[in-house]
Amino acid sequence: MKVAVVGATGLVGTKMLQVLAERNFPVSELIPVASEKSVGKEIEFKGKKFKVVSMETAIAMKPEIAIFSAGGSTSTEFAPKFAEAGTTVIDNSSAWRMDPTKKLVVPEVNANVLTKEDKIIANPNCSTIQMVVALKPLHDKYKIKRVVVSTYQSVTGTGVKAVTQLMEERQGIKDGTKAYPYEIDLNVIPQIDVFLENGYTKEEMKMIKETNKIMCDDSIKVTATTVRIPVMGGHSESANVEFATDFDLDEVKQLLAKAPGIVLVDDIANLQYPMPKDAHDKDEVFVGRLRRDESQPNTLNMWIVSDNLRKGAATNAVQIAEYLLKSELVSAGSAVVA
Ligand code: 11C
Repeated sequence: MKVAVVGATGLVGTKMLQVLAERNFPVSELIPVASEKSVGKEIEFKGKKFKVVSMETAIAMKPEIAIFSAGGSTSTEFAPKFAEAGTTVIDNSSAWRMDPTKKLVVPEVNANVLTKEDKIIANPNCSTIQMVVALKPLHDKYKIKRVVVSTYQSVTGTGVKAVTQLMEERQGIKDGTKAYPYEIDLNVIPQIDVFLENGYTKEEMKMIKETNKIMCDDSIKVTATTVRIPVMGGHSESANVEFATDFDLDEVKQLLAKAPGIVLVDDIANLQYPMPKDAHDKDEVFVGRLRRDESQPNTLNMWIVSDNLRKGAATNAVQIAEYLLKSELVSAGSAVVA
């Protein structure tokens, strides 16, 4: 496969390259794409050096797959151009997620919706991905009525600037880099992305709308509060999940333990529960603190942790590419004949 990585020099783009290499995705030729100022720079992939090229050059090279992580406006402009050239685009921005003509995919949940005709495939928001992976096996068994989720999100979700802000504050640097309107070290900011007219943030609305689309079920009610915390390893979520039918807690544990992409870490006697420092650089979604909500029937409390740059972005995108390949929805040379 000829694979283009658009936004190859960013935090997520770098992770995409790392995950493609680690998972041994069959890349015959890597095409790193970045902004004009990075064109000509070299990027190392599996011990070889590849020159960063411009968007136009990459489109003309007709890669079979292009993984985009370069922001919404770049995706809006360039994903259709790659698609017209026959390339299948997997896009990590929010540009196409809620477009009814585009699929929004988490392979463990809904890879079956993909067809050969899907030329732009949307990769969901990180906090949504880890939640739906954990919800899916339970929804299949007990049918979810409502989810109340609160998040504890890593600064890596914002990007390099936010990581720099946290580190500078930690070193006592005053008036340094500012990615947030407030200090993040020794603080908690109950705002992720911009506020919308309904008083929710864009991140909160992503968790609500994307969940319904990925789970293919608009009857699931979701409400979210998304919060930034001074952590780097991954996002954590507290989810209160109400089902249509009652459940058995041991069965819940068994369902989660055998579900794809989930690691159950739930042994309170030995103080074992998921934490971002343990999820860091791992591909799985870690679930624990499972307990019955004693305040109302058929309701479960759970704690969900995952590395937002891996399963929340790069790993999920590469897993979509793997599925396309395995299911023969994309094959070597498919862009050239388009
Ligand atoms: C955050 N979830 O943690 C965001 C980052 O729609 O892909 C990812 C934004 C997105 O800040």
